Amino acid sequence: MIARRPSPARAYIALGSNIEDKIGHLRLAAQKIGQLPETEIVAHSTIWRTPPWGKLDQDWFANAVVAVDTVLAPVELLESCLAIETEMGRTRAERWGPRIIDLDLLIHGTASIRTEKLTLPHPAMAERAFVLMPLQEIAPEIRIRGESLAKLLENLDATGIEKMGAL
Ligand code: A4P
Ligand code: MG
Repeated sequence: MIARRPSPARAYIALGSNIEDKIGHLRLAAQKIGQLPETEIVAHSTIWRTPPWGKLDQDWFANAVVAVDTVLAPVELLESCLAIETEMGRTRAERWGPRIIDLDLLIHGTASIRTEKLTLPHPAMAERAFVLMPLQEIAPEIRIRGESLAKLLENLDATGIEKMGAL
């Protein structure tokens, strides 16, 4: 019998960095995501310069979002992203604190998951302009829990968020 390959799901990953060569970190992480097994980057946003959110006394962030088609299951994709973070030297010190690279899985196909290890869609994405603005560039049609990105962005503070250049 011929084993049937699972059909790919469209997933969205948010990238963030606020230490040293921020743009270099985003580019390297995107390259590594594109090299994951049976995973192809199908779209990417530009890089955005964003003021720190949550914990304000830290440097500005570079943020971007990539869209991938992948046969990796949600947990496999999350674990692959965490492995890339570790490979790139990320250590976990402080919640919301400075980081070389942060990879958050925003959406994976139609998956709706709530476990300790993984929540999908990402629980905080709807409150973060630094995630929704790059996401809107590549997937303006997406709705999060029924709401359009444009509508969600109407209620968010986008002060100081600006485009920086190509990923
Ligand atoms: N986890 C559960 N669901 C997910 C998901 N959908 N994607 C778990 C990714 N991870 C998910 O994450 C902790 C655990 O969350 C993971 O081990 C995974 O099993 P973490 O990355 O180790 O912790 P963290 O990033 O320090 O905490 P947290 O709450 O994820 O931080 P955030 O929310 O990512 O915030 N300001 C600007 N302007 N730009 C930023 O990018 N980022 C942060 C970090 C704060 N302020 C920022 C930015
Ligand atoms: Mg994270």
